[in-house]
Amino acid sequence: MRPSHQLRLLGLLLFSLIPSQLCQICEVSRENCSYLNPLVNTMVNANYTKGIQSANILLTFRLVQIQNQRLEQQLTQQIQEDIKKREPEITSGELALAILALGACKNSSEVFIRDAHLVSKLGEKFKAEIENMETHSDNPLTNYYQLSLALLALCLSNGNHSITNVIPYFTPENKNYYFGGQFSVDTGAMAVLALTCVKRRIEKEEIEADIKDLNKTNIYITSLVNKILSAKNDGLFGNIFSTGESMQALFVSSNYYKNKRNCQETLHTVLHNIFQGAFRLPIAAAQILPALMGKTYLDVNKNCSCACSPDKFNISTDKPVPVTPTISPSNISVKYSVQINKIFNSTKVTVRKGSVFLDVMMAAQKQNKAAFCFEMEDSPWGPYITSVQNISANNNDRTYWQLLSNGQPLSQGAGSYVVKNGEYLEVRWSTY
Ligand code: CBY
Repeated sequence: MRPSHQLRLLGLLLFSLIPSQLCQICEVSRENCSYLNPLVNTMVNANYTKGIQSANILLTFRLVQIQNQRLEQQLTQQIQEDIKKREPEITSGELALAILALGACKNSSEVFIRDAHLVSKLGEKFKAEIENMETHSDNPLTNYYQLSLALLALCLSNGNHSITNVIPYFTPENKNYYFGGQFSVDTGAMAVLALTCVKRRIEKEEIEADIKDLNKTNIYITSLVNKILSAKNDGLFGNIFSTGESMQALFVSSNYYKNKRNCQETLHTVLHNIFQGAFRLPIAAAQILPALMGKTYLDVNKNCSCACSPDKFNISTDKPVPVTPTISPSNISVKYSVQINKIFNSTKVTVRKGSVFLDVMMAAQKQNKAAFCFEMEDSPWGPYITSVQNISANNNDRTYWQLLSNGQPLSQGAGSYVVKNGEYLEVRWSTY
């Protein structure tokens, strides 16, 4: 072989090795990339009108390098406009996601982040969360998922904020990791990502800290990882919607996926769920896709291409599959009740087959406004029920309206859960 050919071959070999070294140990293999098409298409074809709520989507687009200039531009512009318009009321987690998304993969939005002082504003929002905890029995303004996102964004933005002061708040014993006594896997996973970023920066001596801070961070990470691992069920962690971020947490801070069998088990269950349409919401697709492509939120400042490079996707511009299945002409009946402590208001409701929980609530409200009136807010996961019978959820009291079916809490929101004939649906005034 001529030396020039040898050199070219060596170059090719190195090229094919380097990307895989930069990726994580568990990712969808090249031949299975097409299984990810539904996720990519859901994200590309969604109707984005909600400004900052789309930050999670833009972050994923950039992280997994799906190049769609039109969409990136549209999302970037909306997020920036929304920040300018709604800045005071934007929550810590929303601003954190916006900073991660706008700043990901070194692009022109960095100027906006700097000129609009987004990182120091996030520092202020974080401070306000902690202050609220001090005055409201350890309850933050939002929740620990958002506090973790904020810590992650502050850490990745290389700010010299006194990040180490906040480490003690992330002790796994803190009640804010638990909802109704149950460990919130989503929250734990986000905290592991944030604490791992902090740990790495302490180790690189990029932030001032003493050995005690480092030890504490390590202990918290290990304990949170163990809690995530204890929530394992059929290769998933928590439920299907918390698995993507749990995978990311396990990638950066454990050897769990070094065992190929563990990786196969998770991927098998997740791909099966994709096939069954579990990720019809763009936010659900955005939260699982990075992990399936071997990426984590800690990679926002890196550049790595993995097995499923974007050109392997078959991006179609067909209309997205609607979140609500096609309503059929036949009717079904369900029992619906509103429970406040020991008082129940129940009724029988008839809706079209294929209706979601929210349709039942609306039908009940139409029947009897006094007993079943309710209000909701938009969230990236669809409508969030804020009040029923004029009683409102309140973060300072840890109160909310829980959705249940046949006595079991639902793992989908009111706008997504499709009801079945004969089911007993409930909204229950609860504390978390
Ligand atoms: N995002 C957030 O701030 C949300 C963080 C989150 C941990 C989130 C899940 C995880 C995620 N990946 O985004 C979260 N839910 C929280 C914090 C909460 C609490 C919100 C109040 C607060 N303190 O901020 C609370 C009240 C405990 C809660 N979730 C309630 C509910 C129920 C909503 C009912 C209603 N009133 O409308 C519900 C439906 C559970 C129930 N049975 O009542 C619920 N959550 C669900 C199902 C979910 C999942 C959604 C899955 C889906 N397909 O729709 C979830 C992904 C999520 C969103 N909640 Co909460 C968890 C899961 O199942 N893995 C940051 C911000 C910037 O966007």
